[in-house]
Amino acid sequence: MLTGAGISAESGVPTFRGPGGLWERYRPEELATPEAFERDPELVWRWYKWRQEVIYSASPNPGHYAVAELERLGVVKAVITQNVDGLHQRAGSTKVVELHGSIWRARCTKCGAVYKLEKPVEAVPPRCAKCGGLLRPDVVWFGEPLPQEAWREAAELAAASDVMIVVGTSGVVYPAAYIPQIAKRAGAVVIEVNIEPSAITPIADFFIRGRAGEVLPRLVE
Ligand code: BJW
Ligand code: ZN
Repeated sequence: MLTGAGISAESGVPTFRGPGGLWERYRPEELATPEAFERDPELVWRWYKWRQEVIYSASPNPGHYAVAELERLGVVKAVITQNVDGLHQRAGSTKVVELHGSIWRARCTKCGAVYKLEKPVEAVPPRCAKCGGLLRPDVVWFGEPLPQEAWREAAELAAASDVMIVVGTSGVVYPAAYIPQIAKRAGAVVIEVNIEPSAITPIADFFIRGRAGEVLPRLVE
């Protein structure tokens, strides 16, 4: 299974693209790039702190819980997610491959130390307890490579899958958008769940139009 921001929409976590999406109010190149962070780390951290607060007070929705249940039932082998919110894990999914990192980790730009965050950061920008260096969110920005191990695992899972369920992603961000293509090429059936057609739809064998929180629980029954 591949998930995107749409699966967390019903938890009140804004998506990136589309009506009400984050990019309507904020320009990606001003916030989600290494250049933006170099230019104004405080601005970038203020945005991430705000998003951490939104996610912290949000809860997994029936879509996340259905995915976790499908894993327990042995139907879903793993969740490959582009989301950084950690809601799949909070819903009980155990096999989660995070392609774009986690908003619940920070990483030192100087010594590389990684910090697990239990709650939203307090002061921005936060600093490294070990070397005093500037911390950055441990997420993948535009122009940055995906974590090698996560990408390798995701590509392997896709190549070995019989069915790939794609939920709530616009399918425009690469290399994540290659995952359904890899599965398809390996002979998998691609099933898409989305409230509207996406860039994945042309290669999907089945398109189920609807909200993740309504469609996915029906797959459990
Ligand atoms: C619902 C719903 C409901 C709503 N139920 N559904 C090949 C071609 C073209 C470009 C490139 C390419 N290869 C690389 C690029 C460049 C770039 C890229 O892809 N650009 C395109 C946008 C043009 N990619 C990169 O830069 C990547 N890095 C890279 O390629 O590195 C190469 C390299 C190699 C070696 C050395 C150096 C470099 C990195 C991409 C990182 C993306 N990062 C972000 C931010 C993460 C951190 C953060 O959260 O702040 O990841 S951007 C943002 O988009 C975020 C998301 O994970 C990602 C995908 O978004 P997603 O999940 O699809 O959400 P939306 O909002 O787009 O869509 C929501 C969907 O849900 C919609 O379809 C709705 O209809 C639906 N929906 N409610 C069901 N209730
Ligand atoms: Zn450090």
